[in-house]
Amino acid sequence: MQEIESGSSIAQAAVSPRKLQLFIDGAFVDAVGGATFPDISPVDGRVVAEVAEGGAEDVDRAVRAARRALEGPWGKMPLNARLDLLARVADRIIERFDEFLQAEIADTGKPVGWACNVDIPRGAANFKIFANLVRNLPTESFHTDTPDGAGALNYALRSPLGVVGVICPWNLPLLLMTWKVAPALACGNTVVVKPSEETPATATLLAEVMNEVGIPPGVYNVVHGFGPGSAGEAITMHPGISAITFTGESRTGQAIMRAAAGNVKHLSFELGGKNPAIIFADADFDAAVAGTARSTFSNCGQVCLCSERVYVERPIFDRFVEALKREAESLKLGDPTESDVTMGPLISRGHREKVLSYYELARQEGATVITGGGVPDLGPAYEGGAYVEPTIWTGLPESARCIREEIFGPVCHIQPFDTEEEAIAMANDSVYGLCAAIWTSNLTRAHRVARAIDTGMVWINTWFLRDLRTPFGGTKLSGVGREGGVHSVDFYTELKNICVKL
Ligand code: NAD
Ligand code: 6OD
Repeated sequence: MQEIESGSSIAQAAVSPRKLQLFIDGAFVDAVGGATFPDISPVDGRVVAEVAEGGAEDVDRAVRAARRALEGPWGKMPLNARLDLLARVADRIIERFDEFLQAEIADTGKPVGWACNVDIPRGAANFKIFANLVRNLPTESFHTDTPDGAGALNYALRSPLGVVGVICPWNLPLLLMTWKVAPALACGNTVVVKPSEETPATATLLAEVMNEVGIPPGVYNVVHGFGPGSAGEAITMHPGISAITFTGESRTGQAIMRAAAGNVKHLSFELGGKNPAIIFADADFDAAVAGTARSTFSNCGQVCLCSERVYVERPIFDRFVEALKREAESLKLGDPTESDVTMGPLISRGHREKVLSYYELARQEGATVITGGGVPDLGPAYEGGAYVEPTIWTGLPESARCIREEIFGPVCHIQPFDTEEEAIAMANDSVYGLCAAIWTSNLTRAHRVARAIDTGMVWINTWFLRDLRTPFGGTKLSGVGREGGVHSVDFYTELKNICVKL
């Protein structure tokens, strides 16, 4: 992990528009037909790259290459050689850390401190951890009694699923893409990746790394493009793709599920959230405020795990609202490459329209705007950007759309509660079930509440503290299945039981 000195700034990232091609069968190529689309910086609206726009024919080329790799060098490679190569990918990401950092910042506008400490190190760690995990995976076996007394031995072999389609969002591009690509490859699959159209750069840079370390052609393919009627949809419909791992909006997950039904693909979905944070009066106050500021405003609120619903026990409600307001107002917006900037823009002007429409809706629904609620004035250099003010509301009824719908911006509503039961009921009253944060010094209560909360993950007195061996995923509209550690291996492999009569 690289340290950034306070007050210093790194060189402006990827300033000149460049061309990002598709990566198919180990080579950088244009899309069939030559279409391209612009990759726009959310900091100032400038075009940072022209991106090849793939379609169904490009996906088909990629799938054929991926199949050849499965039947050829990748499929035949001894396990340790395969995993050694993936460990080299991790090392090479670290060696090219600054290039990944700059590419990620140019696409997303995320602050350098966050990208430096979260996105890029995790991009590398995903390859290391899954290579180690698969290297040390035990084989499941059972001895079975038989009437003749001799018994039988059962053992379960794992084999790759085949070609895996990896469809990614824009909020943590390298982190979330490698979170899927690394276990898929470690388990012996090949992949066709469709990065978000908003963030094509780091997937392309990773293609260079794949070639540099000697990953055989066809193992890792990247087809840029859009969703419906474009590369994304083509991946979901292609009969040569055995499984789809997708992170993105719940509505997109529904569309993918319908499209993938045709040939019954394996599916793993990490979807949207409207995550609660519950702060009890006995919590370490300062830690709860700092933790909730982090869980609300990190990455401009564009982490699926962010808290958009904050429930605070009434005796500390007013003090908590004041303290979180101070945290929000102390965030520094601006050039994400400046190390003292703590909040960048939203991903795009289009997404800003959506977030601002909720800022307006909250007023119509009767919210008290504690802070924010608009567009900051950062001067002419940022006029083309997608900045919004960090925002806090109180006073909405739980039925308000602003409390029920995912906004995916730097905003939360704070609601008071009087009893533990009331807090649990409000936290669970959601179509989503991704994660929750609980802040209390009473650990008995913490465990009790964590058990009662209907989400896939709960953090107690912390947030987004990740151990990559643990199950990650959501309940209800927040997802299907779990990835992480052995749960990823379970998704990316087919298990075959072999029974031998002794
Ligand atoms: P999105 O669903 O709009 O797009 C995600 C990807 O799907 C993009 O690559 C897009 O091109 C592609 N896509 C869109 N329509 C498609 C279709 N019909 N067929 C195939 N592909 C299609 O999501 P987004 O706006 O990029 O990301 C933000 C969303 O992702 C939020 O809802 C957030 O909560 C969610 N998210 C969830 C997790 C999680 O782990 N649960 C993590 C990150 C983001
Ligand atoms: O940390 C992870 O592994 C993970 N999948 C994070 C997802 C964050 C959502 O935006």
